[in-house]
Amino acid sequence: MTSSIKPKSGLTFSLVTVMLLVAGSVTFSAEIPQPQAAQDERLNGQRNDPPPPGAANFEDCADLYAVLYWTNTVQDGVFPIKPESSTDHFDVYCDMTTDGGGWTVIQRRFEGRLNFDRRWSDYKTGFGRVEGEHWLGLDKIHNLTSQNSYELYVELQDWEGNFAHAKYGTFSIGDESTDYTLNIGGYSGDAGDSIMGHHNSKKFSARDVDNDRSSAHCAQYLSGGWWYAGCGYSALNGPYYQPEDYHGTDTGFGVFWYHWKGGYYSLKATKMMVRPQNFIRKL
Ligand SMILES: *[C@@H]1O[C@H](CO)[C@@H](O)[C@H](O)[C@H]1NC(C)=O
Ligand SMILES: [Ca+2]
Repeated sequence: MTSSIKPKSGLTFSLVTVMLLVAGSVTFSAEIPQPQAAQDERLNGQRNDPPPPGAANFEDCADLYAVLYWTNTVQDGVFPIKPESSTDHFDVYCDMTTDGGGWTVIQRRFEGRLNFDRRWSDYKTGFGRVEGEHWLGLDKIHNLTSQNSYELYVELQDWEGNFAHAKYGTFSIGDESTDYTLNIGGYSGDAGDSIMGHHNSKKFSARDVDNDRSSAHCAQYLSGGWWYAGCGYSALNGPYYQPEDYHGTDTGFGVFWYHWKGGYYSLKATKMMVRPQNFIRKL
């Protein structure tokens, strides 16, 4: 039996149904689902075409990583996953190369074509295209991070070509009844911690919902949904500026991570992604 796998990068390769020997000598066979070609502008979680019968259910990109690893086909791309609690599959972008791979991307920006100044309902369901700039959606992030113990990796890029990262050993968000309260801890990395210290245990706010702890409405003042407190040390969903349009305090806050570049530096690219804490032990 053959199935074809075609990540959105355009590379195509096929592989036979794989028989895998995983650590612990558990044998299983998995047929990799073919990522769907068309993707709505809105990531509303509803899929028109169900995955092919017999398709393996991968609960996240770390699950899928094991299959790609043992078939020597590890690469980044768009794949359908289905967290335990989710009724439907949905597409995600899998980063299979950064820091050992297996990461499910929940936020990505790199060119500023997608507007992030949006309402609660958009942050809840997600927006953008998973192969480009996007926000995966709070419901999906909740379902993903509640099935296991997850870690978070935040990758930042400035306009001079430098990268920095912040990794958090603990990351989950509550469901909507908690206003997607953030649970984050265990910082490591070289970007400095601009989430845990100030934003842990805070509720999510958006343009039309003020759950922050400031007399201001941070999601309107800084623009973009986030776990604002009063208001914050990071705003990765803030307004995106091209360098020629950004002039520090004269312009105001952009996409910032205070402990790396300060509050008045608007970043070029950001990526937030999650992975089970026990990922390495799985292989
Ligand atoms: C999240 O999980 C709940 C059940 O706990 C389910 O009803 C819902 O459809 C899921 N949402 C998404 C976006 O997968
Ligand atoms: Ca407020």
